[in-house]
Amino acid sequence: MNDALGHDRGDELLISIAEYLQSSLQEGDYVARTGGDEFSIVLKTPSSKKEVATIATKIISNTKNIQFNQHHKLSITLSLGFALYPHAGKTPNQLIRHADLAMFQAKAKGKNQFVIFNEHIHAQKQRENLLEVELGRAIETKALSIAYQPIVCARSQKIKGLEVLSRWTHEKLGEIPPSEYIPIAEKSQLIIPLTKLLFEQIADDYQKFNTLSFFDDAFITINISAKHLQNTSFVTGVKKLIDTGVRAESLILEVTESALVEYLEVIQAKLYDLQLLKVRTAIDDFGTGYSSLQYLKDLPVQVLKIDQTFVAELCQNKYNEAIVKSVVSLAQTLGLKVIAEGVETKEQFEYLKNIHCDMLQGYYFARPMYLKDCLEFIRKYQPK
Ligand code: G
Ligand code: G
Ligand code: MN
Repeated sequence: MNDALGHDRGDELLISIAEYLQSSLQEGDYVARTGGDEFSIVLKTPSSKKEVATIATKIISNTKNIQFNQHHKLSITLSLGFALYPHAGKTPNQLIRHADLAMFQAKAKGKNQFVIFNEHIHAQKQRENLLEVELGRAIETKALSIAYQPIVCARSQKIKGLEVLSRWTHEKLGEIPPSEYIPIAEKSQLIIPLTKLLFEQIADDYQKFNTLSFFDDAFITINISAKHLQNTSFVTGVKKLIDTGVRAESLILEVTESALVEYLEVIQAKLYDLQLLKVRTAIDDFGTGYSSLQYLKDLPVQVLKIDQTFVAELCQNKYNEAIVKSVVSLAQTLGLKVIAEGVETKEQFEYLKNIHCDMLQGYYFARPMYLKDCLEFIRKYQPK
């Protein structure tokens, strides 16, 4: 609105909405503007959901009564979230937060909807819908960011690479883990614009890392959704990334093992396309899926990432030790590089170094870091 018609008109509209809301309420209720396009209402009387529903329906169905001196035809829609005292919270802050959550859920349901906060009903489904809508918005406004986690050479402990990990901190919902939003992105096709944004950010950051000549002999590894890999846009996107100046030789793409079973043939074809571009590929979380050794024969992969669950109990569990040792020796025989993930202790580090695992990644060396911190980390880094 501000962009299309100017701020004065935007202000007029906000005033009209405030007046409209006031006229919809009763003595003793309050309306306040609490954000750019957000209003908060305190209803004094209603105690039942039924009463709230009546008020909400009235507010929503009369939006055409919003008096606004306009030459342009505007359709105004509202999303309402309610939190009822005391069920939805006992303090004003709690109530506001829960009303906010309910409002986001209302938004996710579509236009002109209302939601009354309730912890139990469809909580999961609603959160998913909510995250889908919010993720779309986050991608549009480029609100996703990247954390980079260093990967070091086991022998020299020099930094050999960085894993790209998508990060999303929502202004109201807080930090949302990729394990929650990536599956939603995959289901909703948002994975396509998400990856596009990710690649754009990587292209920018790549140049910044290169001011330290970092990629002369280091790689960047990116998690890829197997579902997206099948889409024709994927390889084109990688080509574009290379066109921005990212060397194909410094790229590794990770596909999780569990995804391979389902889509083996298509993925195989795509991995060969990537190989033609000179981009390397890795199997992520190796050992957790079906671990068919057939994959290693059929797929053009160059790197195996040993899942952190095996590393976690390395020095206490002989089965894990046996698995890790055999993966390392198998990889050596086949000429593949191995990265062990989730290295947290000195003992794990020593153990993996002794069995000649190539590369290590984990909190013992470095946590995932945002660009600025990661650049600083690389600049100051001293091998342990
Ligand atoms: O980043 P951790 O910090 O929580 O990552 C959790 C999971 O999310 C990992 O399995 C990782 O592979 C996956 N992941 C992180 N970033 C991305 C991404 O950009 N794309 C895809 N497809 N998966 C990602
Ligand atoms: O599935 P994938 O391997 O891409 O997941 C990488 C995940 O592992 C990220 O969530 C990252 O934050 C996490 N991670 C990285 N190093 C460690 C570690 O040393 N310990 C634990 N517990 N998690 C780690
Ligand atoms: Mn990974």
